Amino acid sequence: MTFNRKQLCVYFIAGTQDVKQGRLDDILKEALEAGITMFQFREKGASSLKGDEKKAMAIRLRDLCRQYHAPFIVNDDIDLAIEIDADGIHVGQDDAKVESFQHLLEDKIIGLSVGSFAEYDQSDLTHVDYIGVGPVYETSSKLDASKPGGIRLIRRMREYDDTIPIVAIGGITEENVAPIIKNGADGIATISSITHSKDIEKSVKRYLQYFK
Ligand code: TZP
Ligand code: MG
Repeated sequence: MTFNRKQLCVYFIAGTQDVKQGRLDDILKEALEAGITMFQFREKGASSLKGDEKKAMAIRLRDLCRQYHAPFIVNDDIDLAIEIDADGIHVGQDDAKVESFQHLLEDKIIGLSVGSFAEYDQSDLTHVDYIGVGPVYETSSKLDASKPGGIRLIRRMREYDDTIPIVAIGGITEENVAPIIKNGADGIATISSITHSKDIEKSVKRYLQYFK
């Protein structure tokens, strides 16, 4: 699947560890039905699925995304992304370097987390399709998250690189999304505002309104 920055608009990220009620499959289906533009399977932490269970879940979620023509991205696990023919991979600064695996994932979407100018400067962005910038606000979905950079982080990153597709992440809700987009992000990535939503359809549709 070829990358288009519009796919970043409402980027849902989740793993089984983010789901306290219901099933991840059902939550993703509702989110896709409501119009999320991309999905990342981020299975992390002590309670997360491993091995064959993780793969089986990934295949189910991939198939759901295919039904709705939404890109299915795997977080960090390059072997899994290749094995199940995911649409792309997302890596952090401490994961495998993009240069080391990009030849294995040609024509796939590659995302990289960039939390500061120092991280931007040390990253080779030649094969990177988009950067995930954050945390913008406080988050409880990532244990080792660094200090929130606020809107200023987004604005300054956009000034620093005026063309790279940027998806903002961290503590984003329907209430604080407007200034993020106004300051140059192409989209928002969110975990808890969808996995914990009482009305996923409404949450996703409210996000989508900002991109009309
Ligand atoms: N990277 C930076 S913040 C974050 C990740 C994966 C967690 C975002 O989760 P939430 O619930 O949308 O704050
Ligand atoms: Mg990582």
